[in-house]
Amino acid sequence: MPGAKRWSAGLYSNKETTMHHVTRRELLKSAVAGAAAFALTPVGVWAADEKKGFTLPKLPYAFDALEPHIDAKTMEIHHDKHHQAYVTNLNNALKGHEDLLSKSLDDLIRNLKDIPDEKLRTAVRNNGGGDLNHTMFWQIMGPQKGGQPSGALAKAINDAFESFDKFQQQLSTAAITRFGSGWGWLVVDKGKLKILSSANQDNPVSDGLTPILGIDVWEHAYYLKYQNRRPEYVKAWWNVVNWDNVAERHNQAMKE
Ligand code: MN3
Repeated sequence: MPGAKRWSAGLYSNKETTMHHVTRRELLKSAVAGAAAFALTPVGVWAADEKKGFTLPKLPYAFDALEPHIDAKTMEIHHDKHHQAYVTNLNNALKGHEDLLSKSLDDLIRNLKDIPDEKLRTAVRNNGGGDLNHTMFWQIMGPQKGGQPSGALAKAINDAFESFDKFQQQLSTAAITRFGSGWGWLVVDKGKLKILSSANQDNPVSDGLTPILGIDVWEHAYYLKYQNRRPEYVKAWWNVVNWDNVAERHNQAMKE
């Protein structure tokens, strides 16, 4: 069997040349990675282990889980292509910047102003922002959700906006009237709830605020099903809001 021969040859040469650099953990990991990868990239396997980078989080439900409000094809392209592209471009931009790669995504976007190089800062703002925004977006939605929040979050919404209906109307308006691509947000600002919108992939954490709910109003979020009818998409989106997740974020933000 020619394949088997190549595999054992690859293993042998790696053992001989790099064994002294390899920890037990790395060895175990590479064994799991499989014979094919090992034989084809005998050196790369070891090096890859030391590289850090951001990774695309798994969608916490199936592509079609938010039907009929958000269609499966939109979810698939949105997650697998658009969100993946932000992650890939962020990693490409951060190549060689070990200090930035070692930060959390939240930290990176919260402290954007600390990146002195303008070109790099813009790349992180757009692509890191895209990664952070979408990571939250998948979590604050879910199948068989919608309705209204309860408990402390419901009270905070009533205190800030008089009623849930008024809150819903204000956030819808902010999302619908955001010119071009961007997001509508519910944020915590020094213990108080506020509604705002941002352009592109800008995230309110860069302004010292804590977003607890965000709606993506880029056309890629709705165009396949709703075409130019953004208000219709925004109306339908309320049916997939995962208020338990938003309440957790609110609770966390109130402790900070
Ligand atoms: Mn998007």
